[in-house]
Amino acid sequence: MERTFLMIKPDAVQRNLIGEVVSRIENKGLKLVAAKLFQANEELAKEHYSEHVEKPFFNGLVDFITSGPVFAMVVEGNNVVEVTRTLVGETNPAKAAPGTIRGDYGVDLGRNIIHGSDSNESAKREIGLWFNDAELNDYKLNNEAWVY
Ligand code: FUP
Repeated sequence: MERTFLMIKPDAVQRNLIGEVVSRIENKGLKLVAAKLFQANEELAKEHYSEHVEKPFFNGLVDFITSGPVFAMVVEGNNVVEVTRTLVGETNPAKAAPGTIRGDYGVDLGRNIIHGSDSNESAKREIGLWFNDAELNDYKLNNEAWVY
């Protein structure tokens, strides 16, 4: 089973959308392995988005991500990186398809509701940044056999 890192961003937390977004993940048949409402500091936000350090939007992005708590999650399932990228929708909510999380809840590129790792490699890196091993729950869901 693969794992990925998902983070409901401060805009969606402030808009009381945590439940809506988590419901979509659960309804899809994916398993939550870890979750926490968490205020990231500047160091963590910069590390998380380090691939964008040279971009003009980097400082604004770090300010946004540290502006309030995020809801960080580790989610497990077959092919979960691809499945969740599809569920999340494309980066710009204005272009994201209706039916996706960003397409249904967002309007603005800088306020795009949720982050999802874009590869298994980034998933591993990001899970390690945001969670320690003791926070990751190994358990079986009763309905797993009906999803796969
Ligand atoms: P994604 O993998 O879909 O989260 O998108 P990126 O890694 O390309 O971008 C990370 C975040 O930077 C996006 F969620 C929004 C923000 N961003 C901007 O604010 N402006 C841009 O031009 C591009 C991205």
